[in-house]
Amino acid sequence: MSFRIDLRSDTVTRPTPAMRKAMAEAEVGDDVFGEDPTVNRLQEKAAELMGKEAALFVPSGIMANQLAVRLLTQPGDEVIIEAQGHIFHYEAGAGGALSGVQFYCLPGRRGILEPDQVSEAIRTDENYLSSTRLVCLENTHNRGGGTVYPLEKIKAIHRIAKRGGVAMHLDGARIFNASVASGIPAAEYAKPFDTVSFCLSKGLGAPVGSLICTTRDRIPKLRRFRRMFGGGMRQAGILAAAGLYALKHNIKRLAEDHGHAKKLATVLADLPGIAINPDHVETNIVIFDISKTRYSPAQAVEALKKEGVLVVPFGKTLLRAVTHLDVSAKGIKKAIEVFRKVFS
Ligand code: TLP
Repeated sequence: MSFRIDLRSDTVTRPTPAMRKAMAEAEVGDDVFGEDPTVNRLQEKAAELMGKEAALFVPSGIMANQLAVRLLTQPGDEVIIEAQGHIFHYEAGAGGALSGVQFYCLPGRRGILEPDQVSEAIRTDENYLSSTRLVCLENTHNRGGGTVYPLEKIKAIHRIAKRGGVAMHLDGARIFNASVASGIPAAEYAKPFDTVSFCLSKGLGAPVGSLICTTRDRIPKLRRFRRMFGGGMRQAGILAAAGLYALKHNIKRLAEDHGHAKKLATVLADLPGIAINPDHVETNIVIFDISKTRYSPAQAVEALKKEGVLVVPFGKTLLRAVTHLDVSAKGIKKAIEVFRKVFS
């Protein structure tokens, strides 16, 4: 069989036989009635890992984020976010469409905001100004290049938000990548936030699902909004079983993905025309500039694809490669040879 490695995203992982077995054997019930025991177990586990009182299982990371926006704002409110943040950039305008909010986008450094920027952006409640009600941060930051949010900055932003009566949501789609890379428990990162979402279907290797974690009293409202958004699932225990399996077996191993990403970045940095600082590759996302090569991003994607390596264009001059559970040490070695061949 010819060589093929999929580095387009960590969303492409497929459930292993052991995970499928756990799914096949899952005890299920109707989760809209709150009666799926496996979903209930997953929600308890997620809440525990995030140090929150409760959690709700939802179909996607976008739904988890948008439920948080709906929960913590009213139409007309303003949400502060880094300009490359997923909630603003990649969610098909959902904040405006589903919650009637507007975004105030601040430019970050590799996705990270300075507390002073947030402080300056919070608007006071004058009746002629829009009202800042929510700050959304992303950890790790996807378009920033898998950047780990420094905890001290999160805490400083939280102090500012609290003073202004502004809520905080964490898009923690890849919070366990941040935790494994920094050694800081996910619950420490989650502490300052009113709501935290995380994905099972990225580096953790489950096929579907995300969780939103918060206080117990907010869950009934979240369940109502989840229904409104069409996200109430029935015998979802089959999916939750994959999630429980992922949380048990696939967190620690994220370090391997980080190692592979660093290795790839280090080689790319030495290839002619490619710009990347390997020191900036903190987790499993490798974003690199190819503007000084002979390729446009679309051409480079094609040239790599012909050799069996799949990546995505990530802007006018950038490509993104993401390492994950289905990328072996042998696979990344082979992929590196392909990058060398295509770009030398
Ligand atoms: N990210 C996807 C694309 O949408 C870009 C990817 O391939 O990286 N938050 C963050 C930080 C994400 O990176 C993503 C997915 C989501 C939320 C949304 O998760 P899903 O796809 O489950 O809705």
